[in-house]
Amino acid sequence: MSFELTRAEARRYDRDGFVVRDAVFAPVEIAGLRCAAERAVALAQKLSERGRSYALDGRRFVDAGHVTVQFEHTAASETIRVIEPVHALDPMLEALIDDPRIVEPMRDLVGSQHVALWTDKLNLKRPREGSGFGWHQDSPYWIHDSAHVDRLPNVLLALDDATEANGCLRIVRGSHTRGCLPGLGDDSQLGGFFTSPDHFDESQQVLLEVAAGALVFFSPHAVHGSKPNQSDQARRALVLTYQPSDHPMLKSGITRNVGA
Ligand SMILES: O=C(O)CCC(=O)C(=O)O
Repeated sequence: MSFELTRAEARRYDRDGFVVRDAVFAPVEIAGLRCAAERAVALAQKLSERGRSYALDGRRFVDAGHVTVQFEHTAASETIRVIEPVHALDPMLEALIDDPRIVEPMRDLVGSQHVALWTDKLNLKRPREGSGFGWHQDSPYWIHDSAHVDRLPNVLLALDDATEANGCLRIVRGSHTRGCLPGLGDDSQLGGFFTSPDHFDESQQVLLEVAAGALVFFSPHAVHGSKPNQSDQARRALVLTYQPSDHPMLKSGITRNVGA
């Protein structure tokens, strides 16, 4: 069975900056991956006790080895929001990197038969607590560490049903066509990474209300973000990013070729 992108999917990705595939992972696989994600959270909690803690714009981050753990934004919160990279914290997450359902479309999007992992994240959005992500592109975060920032496509795997209420991913259709866009001109530490609203059309946003098991492939230049989780349902997701083979990963500097 082939999982390569169809021509119609490739055209949609080129036009919109993203493409969705529903029901790629079966419910039983998603149940296993949710358990793997929670094991990774427990491990990250332990690692972060011994890590280097710092704040950016009042938000707490901890670096533990190559892993960065972000905490929720309310004062002294112990709730983890994002773990990056996460794959080394559980064998099931490590195995996902080589899954053909992810890798075959990625070969098309990277434009190379041989691909490697660039980075991967677990975004947690706990019920009533999970914060949103301001409008941003990923490319400005990566431009100083990668010589091929146009070839770093993302794929989000939904671990829970994603709805407007629990803060589904939103992508601005067609916002990926003009490379890195200017950031906010405020004097915050992270403001430069949030895309200036003068440079994209927010009315073109698409709410990706996908069921658990869906994949959303999106461009590193696509402006995207999400609202806080205001529901009683979790909205967990894994986001993996690929690149041409034989290049090191973002944080560890180790090369993780697919199939290696
Ligand atoms: O998980 C989300 O809602 C947004 C994720 C995101 O923007 C990112 O990981 O860059």
